[in-house]
Amino acid sequence: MTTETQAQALSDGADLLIDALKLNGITNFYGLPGIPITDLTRRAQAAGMRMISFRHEQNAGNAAAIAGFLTQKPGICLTVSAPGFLNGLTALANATTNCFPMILVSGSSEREVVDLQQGDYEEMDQLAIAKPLCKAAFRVLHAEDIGVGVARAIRAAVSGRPGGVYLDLPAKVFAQTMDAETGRKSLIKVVDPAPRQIPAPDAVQRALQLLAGAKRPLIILGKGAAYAQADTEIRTLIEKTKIPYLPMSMAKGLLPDTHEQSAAAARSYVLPEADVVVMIGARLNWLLSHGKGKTWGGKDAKAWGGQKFIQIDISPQEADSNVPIDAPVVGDIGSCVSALLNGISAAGSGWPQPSADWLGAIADRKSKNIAKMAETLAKNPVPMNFHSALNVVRDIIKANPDAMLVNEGANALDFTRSIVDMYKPRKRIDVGTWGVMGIGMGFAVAAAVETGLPVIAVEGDSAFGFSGMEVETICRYNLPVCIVVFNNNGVYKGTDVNPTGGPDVAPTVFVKGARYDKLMEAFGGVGVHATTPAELRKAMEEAVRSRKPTLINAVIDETAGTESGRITSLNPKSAKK
Ligand code: ADP
Ligand code: TZD
Repeated sequence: MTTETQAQALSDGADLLIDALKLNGITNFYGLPGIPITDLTRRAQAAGMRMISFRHEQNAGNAAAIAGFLTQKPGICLTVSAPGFLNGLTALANATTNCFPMILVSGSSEREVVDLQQGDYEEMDQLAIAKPLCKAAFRVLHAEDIGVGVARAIRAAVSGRPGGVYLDLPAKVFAQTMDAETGRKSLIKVVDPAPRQIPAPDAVQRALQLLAGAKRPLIILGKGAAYAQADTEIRTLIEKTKIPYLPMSMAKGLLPDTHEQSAAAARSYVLPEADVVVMIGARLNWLLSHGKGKTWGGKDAKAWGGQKFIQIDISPQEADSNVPIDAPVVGDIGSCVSALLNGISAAGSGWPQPSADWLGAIADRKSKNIAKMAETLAKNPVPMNFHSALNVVRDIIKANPDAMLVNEGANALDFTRSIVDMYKPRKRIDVGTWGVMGIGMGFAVAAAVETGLPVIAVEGDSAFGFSGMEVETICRYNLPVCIVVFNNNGVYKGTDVNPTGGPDVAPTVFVKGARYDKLMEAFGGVGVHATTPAELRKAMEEAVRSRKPTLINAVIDETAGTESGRITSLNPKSAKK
């Protein structure tokens, strides 16, 4: 046999990994090259996969995670050993926390050396470190097991409650060879990776009974509902029952925020007043005050408000995590909502509507709050504040409802969530369950790559700094991303002073008057310095039209923010001043 025919007849670990992923419809890698994966990244590209190279693994990991959320296929993050792996871990843990399916594939050093702690290049027991931070962790030691490893990783990431998975590939596996035909046969095309989970009929009956007795029902939609892609079923349930609903941040747009049944502008009224609450793909965690306390009409911070809960969730362990759940409905959202709809349709005109008093009271509160907000938005202060700037963003999204909106910061997050209406499902992606900073540019890159749609990233100046170097990545791949940095000179705001009068500025303060737009210009993108709503509007319109990488440095009044935005109460309070 000549060397050439020999090479044709053999597959190595890198071939097998690429083929295993392609066989399962996965065509994008988000990663950063280096030993032992550099050649793999080249070969993936040569094999027709899209290899998006980042400047830091955390951003690649965040990109993979949100790709998973948007597509229901695990996003793949590829990192080098030890430090690269560790850089990817924050994203892996964040994906698991948020129920985003992703697989962190990391090269690692040789097992024998790691286990004897003999000091290999980038030595680390990565599998052990990853385990507590993800849903499942696997290691493949032989090329012939790559097919099984990839299949197990895919199933673990997307079945049941989705999450992060770690796949450890020691360097030598990439170079191991096997007969190409045997290799091909070792790969697995995963059949039905996220099987539907049909709710038990008695659980559905229990929920229907509780709902039928409600006078002041409320539906809460969470990002699990957005992920599930059961948009039609959810909308039908809401419109058929006339029940008011509240979208959690990433569920905004599942129905248009302008929908007459949205109770978002009456949130502080509906939570304590509702008698039966239907949770659809949302958890009663801190974002919903754990289902108790004053937010829910409880007499003190720990007290239950008296609401009854129906909770639709794929995880059988979620119910009762914070308050008693009277009617858990365990299954995938599409199947659960369809089952509820069947019961409601069977009741025909006998199905009770929410009381007119309830709907009237919500409509009243809504119109008052919306009018108040319109007044605030109409003001045109100099310098701009969050409201006058977001009034522009709100118009741009209204005119471009297909655009993806990425959002992080504290005030920049809270105000955007409440001011900028979303019109379509899965268009808003943000800091999620942890309120983590640093998702911005990773999410923006993956949103552009996975959807091809224009992306608008509204970023606090501090938030942007966590992933800001990826503007080079955005320029390199020429992605239609428009970053708007709300520059108020610091974390939360820019007005703190050092009480000692010493030369260091206060811990929350940045360089005043910084020009983030220049950063984008450094890599050939468009930089704009905007000090008025008119300048901001013009620059955003142009960015969306041209699809050119753009960064707008939007100058915001440095006194405008509050510490930690809406969650300032979570700062520990000391009696000491
Ligand atoms: P939010 O932050 O928007 O309130 P969470 O992340 O707290 O949302 O909750 C999402 C919930 O959705 C999780 O409990 C998760 O188990 C659930 N979930 C995710 N995908 C599905 C699905 N396809 N079917 C049912 N439940 C799902
Ligand atoms: N580090 C990480 C990884 N996540 C965090 N959430 C924080 C630190 C703490 N933090 C917040 O919760 S918001 C925020 C930090 C540092 C930045 C707020 O400043 P900003 O936004 O400039 O991004 P605003 O609009 O000025 O409030």
